[in-house]
Amino acid sequence: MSGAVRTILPVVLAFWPATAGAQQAAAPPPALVAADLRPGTDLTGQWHYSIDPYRAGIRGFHGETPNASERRWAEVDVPATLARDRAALFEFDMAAAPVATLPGGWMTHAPEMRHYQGLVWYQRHFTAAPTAGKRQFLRFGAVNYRARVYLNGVEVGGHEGGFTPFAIEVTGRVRGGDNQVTVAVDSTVDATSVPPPVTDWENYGGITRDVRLLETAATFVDDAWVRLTRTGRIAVDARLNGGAAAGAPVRLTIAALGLTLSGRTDAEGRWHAEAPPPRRLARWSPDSPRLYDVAVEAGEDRWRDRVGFRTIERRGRDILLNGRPVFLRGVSLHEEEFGGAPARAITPAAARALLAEAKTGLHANFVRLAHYPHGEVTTRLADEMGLLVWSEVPVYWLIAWDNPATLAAARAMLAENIVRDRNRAAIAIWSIANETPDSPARNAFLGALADDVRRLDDTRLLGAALLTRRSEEGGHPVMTMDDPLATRLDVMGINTYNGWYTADRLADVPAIGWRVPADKPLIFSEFGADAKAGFHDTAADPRKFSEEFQRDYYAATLAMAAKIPSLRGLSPWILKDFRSPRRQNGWQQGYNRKGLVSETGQRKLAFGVLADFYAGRAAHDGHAR
Ligand code: GCB
Repeated sequence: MSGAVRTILPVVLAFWPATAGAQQAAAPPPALVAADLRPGTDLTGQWHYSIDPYRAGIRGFHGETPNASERRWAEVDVPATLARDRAALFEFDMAAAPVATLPGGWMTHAPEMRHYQGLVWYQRHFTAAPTAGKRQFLRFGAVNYRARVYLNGVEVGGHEGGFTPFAIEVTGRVRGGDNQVTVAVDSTVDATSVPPPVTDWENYGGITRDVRLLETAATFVDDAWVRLTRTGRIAVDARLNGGAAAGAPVRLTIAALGLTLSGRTDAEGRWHAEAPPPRRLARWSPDSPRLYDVAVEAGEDRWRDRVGFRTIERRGRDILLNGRPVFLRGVSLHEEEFGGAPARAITPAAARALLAEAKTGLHANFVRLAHYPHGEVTTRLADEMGLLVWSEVPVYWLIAWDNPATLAAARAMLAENIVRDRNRAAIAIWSIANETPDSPARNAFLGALADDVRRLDDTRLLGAALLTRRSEEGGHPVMTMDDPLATRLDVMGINTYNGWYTADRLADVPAIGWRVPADKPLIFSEFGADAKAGFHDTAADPRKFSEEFQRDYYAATLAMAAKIPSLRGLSPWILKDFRSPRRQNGWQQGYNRKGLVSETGQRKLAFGVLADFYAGRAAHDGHAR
């Protein structure tokens, strides 16, 4: 489907000063990435769906454009055509196809969809009343992994990448009255995709986030970024999209601060302004997550958001939040809701349930949103509830480092993630990779992503979860992290599983030595052990998969961590048991069981160990909990 993929990257990058070697050609603008608060018509709900394992609706059996009998996206009404022409032949009938409620992965649509990977067609009708002189867009929060979108039988655009938003302009194509929208969703991931096919989580194919029809002014505020700079000033960057974008008057208003900044866009429709913060500005922090309503206006268009103001920086081996050292009391999360049949349907209530278990249950001030961009619902709630966030892209394990298309896909999703979420005060760390083996090709690939982060957002920390080497010295294991990528990062993440994936006795874990660069903050971005909720082993040496083993593993790993002088945070693996097809033993049954709570929310013994540790740490650091 790559021919239909519209790459937005060049313009996102052109929005920022280019560095040597990063010159990009002009391309269509990335429309409406930071636009989830724009009013629009909700198009989720009931959609017909139809599997197409041989992709017959896209390619005929000799590779040709399919004829009308195969074209599920064609604007044909099968029953009406058959009524007219009883000899007509169709190999599909979307109107008679089963119906599912979106958003949500397709695995719970029907039992036979549980393990389906491939192409699925979705279709629905909607009524529209487009206003003359305005522009219309179809905006998708996320479609996993590739999408082709058709309106009234015409292909209008597509997207690659399962976790970031995209908008497709349909001005002049959306009709007053009835419209038919069809989306071809292909969940197939291969050796060149991001992520690759081998991971440790469920690949939820489908339309997993919101779908809306947006209507904008002919020239509108396509993107705005309102923030506190590293030097503590309030700054705004905005970019207009449309025929009147150049030299247009623009204005930022933060009513509660009595702050208004006005100016005009440049020849490319961009505007930058900044001012010292008003004295009454209350800074955002996990203890006091104050948000302000902000608006950027241009002509008749108004972009709005709710924004917190804070600084986050690294000084030596410390992480400073608003100038004060902070220890990140965190936990990792997958985007998967509580319940026995998760479908990656993250409603505000589902996201709140997950984050509340971290914030209130564990006394956390930090979450690692692994291993891909989670939805805006979650990052907005982190802003509101007061949780710092590690945000990452699915550059995971074995990526096709040498493939330019893979790099382009990774850069596009990184840019979309940053542009979507850089107004979120909660985001503290942009992470570019998880457990990727050191090699020249990998370092060049990740070096390009590191440059992109610096160019797109200079107000946050850059991180990655790195691999370590193990050796024996004087009878004790020593873990060494000497990945050259660390020199590019602000925060080094290390995932450690001594005592779980190794044969170490838990009693020996606290004595394990660590050799890491001493001049930067280190986070244990993962550690964990599986336990089946309700399985107990009260022996002195409990067996793996028991709650007691997981409890003792946490105690031992926390004791080991306490000896590392540069440790500035923890995000153990993981809050909740999550689906993973690679985990099939009797305890697991399709779930990675390293959750501190089960998939239905039952807390395990280790939960209390971590909650007590964090409560003590918060009290020691003088934080609310
Ligand atoms: C890791 C991975 C994570 C896995 C976890 C595990 O290092 O980053 O995705 O789920 O280990 O449970 O093995």
